[in-house]
Amino acid sequence: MGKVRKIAVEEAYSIPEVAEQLRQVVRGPSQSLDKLLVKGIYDANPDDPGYARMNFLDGLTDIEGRRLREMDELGVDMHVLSLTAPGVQMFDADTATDLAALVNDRLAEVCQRNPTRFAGLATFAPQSPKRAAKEMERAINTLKLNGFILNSHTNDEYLDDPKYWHALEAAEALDACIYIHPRGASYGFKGPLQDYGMDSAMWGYGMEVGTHAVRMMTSGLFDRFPKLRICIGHMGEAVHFWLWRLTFMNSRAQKIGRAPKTELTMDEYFRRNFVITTSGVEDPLALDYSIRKIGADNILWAIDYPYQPQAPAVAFIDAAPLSDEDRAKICHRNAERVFRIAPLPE
Ligand code: 1WB
Ligand code: MN
Repeated sequence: MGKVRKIAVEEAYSIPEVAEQLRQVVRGPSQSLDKLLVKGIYDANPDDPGYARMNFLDGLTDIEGRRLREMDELGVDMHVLSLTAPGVQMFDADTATDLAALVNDRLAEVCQRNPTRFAGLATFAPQSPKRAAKEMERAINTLKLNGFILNSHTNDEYLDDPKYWHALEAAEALDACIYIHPRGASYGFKGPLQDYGMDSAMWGYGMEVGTHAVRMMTSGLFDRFPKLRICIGHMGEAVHFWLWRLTFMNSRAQKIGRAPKTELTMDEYFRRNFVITTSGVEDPLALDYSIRKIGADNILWAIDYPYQPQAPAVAFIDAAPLSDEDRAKICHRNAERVFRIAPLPE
């Protein structure tokens, strides 16, 4: 088999205007768990050892320079770009709505200049769900972006809250997938995650998004939005590892009236409404389990640039013992289908 097209689907970027607003949030009164990490990236103070500087900002803002050269060197054909966590979700509704439009315009320009190298997931401001729905429509129909990015909770609320249904209706009607990316856990969930570096990618991020996904399934949301498609990264945030127990215990909770009745089982919702990506998890055993549990049609390759280096993520997928068919699905075909990226001519 010749060289397999590689589309990486959880690749972060930012723009200076968003970086500046995040700097303001970090200096303000917010009690969000995100501050620990966001301060280190956008407002590090070398004299404060608790907030060691993390130099990710250059990687986030440089798209067509160093990133693209590295992609060339490593044979990474495409990055599906998304505004990095926490997106616009820590800002007030007006600022968030305006910035989402700006971010999407910039993203569309990058994609139009490099149509085979970059695709993009549009940002929206859940703080204002009706305006979000309009921006979502513009992002897909006018800007031709490829789906949506959402950084888990907004002001400590999750997508099962009916206030977000405008946005979910829009996503479903547009047949566009929402990638739920982590951010710091919500206020009531943050307690034991504040120490030992557990707030972010090491542990808290997965707990936050896994919980978000389970809320969506157990609330019965997918009976209302049966065609809604959700993508979660970091090898499914381990949700599919729990599927058997989730399904068993949810059916018990339904019987005693602790959980809403649902048309399908938790197992069935996960298989119908979710796809997962390999972002940031270069573990062949976890990939093998995922393929056997939910099928190669539901797994997409991703790097998690710039938070993870590109070369090891490429080496990981190149070394994975996959059939040609599964490799093609995981490296590009599923991404083409889920994010509506034009396949290359044969
Ligand atoms: C890290 C990872 C930081 C992610 C992030 O900041 C995001 C990290 C927004 O590894 O420190 C991520 O997207 O997984
Ligand atoms: Mn990421």
